[in-house]
Amino acid sequence: MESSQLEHILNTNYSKKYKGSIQYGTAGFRTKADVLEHVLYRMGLLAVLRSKVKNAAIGLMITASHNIGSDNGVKLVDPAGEMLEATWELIATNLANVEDSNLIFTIKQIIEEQNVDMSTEATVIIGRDTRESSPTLLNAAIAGIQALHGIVKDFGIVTTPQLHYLVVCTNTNGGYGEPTLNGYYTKLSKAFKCIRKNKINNGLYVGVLSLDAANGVGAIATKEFNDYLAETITINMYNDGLGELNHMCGADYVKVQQMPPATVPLKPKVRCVSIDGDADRIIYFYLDENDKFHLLDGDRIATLVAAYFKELLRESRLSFQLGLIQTAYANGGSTNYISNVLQIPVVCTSTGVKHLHSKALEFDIGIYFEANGHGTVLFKETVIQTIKNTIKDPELSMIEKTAVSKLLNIIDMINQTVGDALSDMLLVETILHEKGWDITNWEKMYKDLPNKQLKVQVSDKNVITTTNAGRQCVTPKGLQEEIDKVVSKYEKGRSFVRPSGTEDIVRVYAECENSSDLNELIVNVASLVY
Ligand code: 16G
Ligand code: ZN
Repeated sequence: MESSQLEHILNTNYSKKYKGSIQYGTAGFRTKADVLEHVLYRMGLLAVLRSKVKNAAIGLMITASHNIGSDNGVKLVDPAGEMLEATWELIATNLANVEDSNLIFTIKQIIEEQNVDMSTEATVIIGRDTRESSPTLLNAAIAGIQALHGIVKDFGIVTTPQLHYLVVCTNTNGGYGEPTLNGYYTKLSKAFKCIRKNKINNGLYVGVLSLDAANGVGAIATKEFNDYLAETITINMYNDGLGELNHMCGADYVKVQQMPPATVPLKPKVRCVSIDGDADRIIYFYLDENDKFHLLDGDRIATLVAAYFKELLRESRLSFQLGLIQTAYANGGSTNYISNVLQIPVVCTSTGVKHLHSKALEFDIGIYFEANGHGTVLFKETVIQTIKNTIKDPELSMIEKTAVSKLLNIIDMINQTVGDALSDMLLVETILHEKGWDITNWEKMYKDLPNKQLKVQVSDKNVITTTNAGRQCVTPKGLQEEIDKVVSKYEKGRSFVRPSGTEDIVRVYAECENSSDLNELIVNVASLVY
């Protein structure tokens, strides 16, 4: 391709004014919204090239998840709903940072190096969250897509997991579900209702919960979803979009601060959930009779789900290999419970969904959750086929048949494309309902070790590099030995430091047996980082 054929892509409306450099990180580009316009334009261009290479639709989501309202971001979604392939993350970073004078050359280079056939049709599926800056950034992305003659399918305001769902449905010609929001709500709610059979309460389980929507896009989705779920569960929503996005609310706030969101009225033992700004994370919490806050995070959801699957497999007499994927942030209490009580293999990967997702694919049924509430369950295609065939077996006993049919519904209820707060919520509610459990029964499955996180501001976070899934420092030299020395003084002590992939800080995590030791442990470790 000649450079002259690309001259029209230089659009002065989207010239690069920002002088700093910006990186495609764990969750795409994410920073102050006002420096992102040229990045969105260029990601529009790149999405078209990626779509041509894969000969499939690519997703483009405009969101900064749990970040403050003035931030924004963009991430590309590959055809099967996964995060953008790592080599293209580097291409994206380079493309976002080149000067305008090098833009044509860089695009030409990508076309040549990636063997892009420019005659292939390209489709980009776009979604955005509720941020004020999102429409402007959307226009920039559309301009980029159209500059390279890509087809735009704009789904407007959607949650991140809905966008992933729409990409997969489009690329499987509806095989995964109908590629519309109605298709999404119908698929999930139908499966939920099928298991629940209109019985709202069961034993100690009461079908009412409070939902903190972080004043984000999840509020819109929850309102829409409610019409499909009516009469099977009552969701009382707070932080429904009128207040400030992610401000003193949402899953990240509740998890990190270990306190309830500011504006949710709390009654003892009422199940509450917090989702994040783009509705791909969920955590549960409640207050007890003494107003003590109890958090049931991603680890708790993972263990509940894993135990449930184990039960269903036993009852259905199907033997599949179950695996659970966590990160270094998983509470030691949960890891111990999964390995020793449930006896399910546990794997620890680096932080970031793409790492957990790819590891989960190695199991017949791979359950992955980050402690922060991001996770889902993946089923191998062969597993789904076996389950579908088994249900037709006339020899099945009643118990077997019930379990197999539940498995089939559960598969439909789970958004396998990515962690999805609303889908995960239905899954948890289904399990609690079936067991007749209230939230305290769930919490009693195992004991969390007291734990804490701190952020440390440093001049260059990249001085710290890690190995062993982020659990050990490689550099600066000697730091790990110092951390080990501190940690060894505390019973069941564990602590690690790692540079954040989304903020310019270093994160410190610590846990130990005695809550009275926790502050001292984490402060001592943090002081080694300054
Ligand atoms: C991003 C990741 C999330 C991870 C978090 C870690 C995705 C879609 N999201 O939000 O999985 O837990 O980053 O942030 O991958 P940190 O590197 O700042 O600790
Ligand atoms: Zn999110």
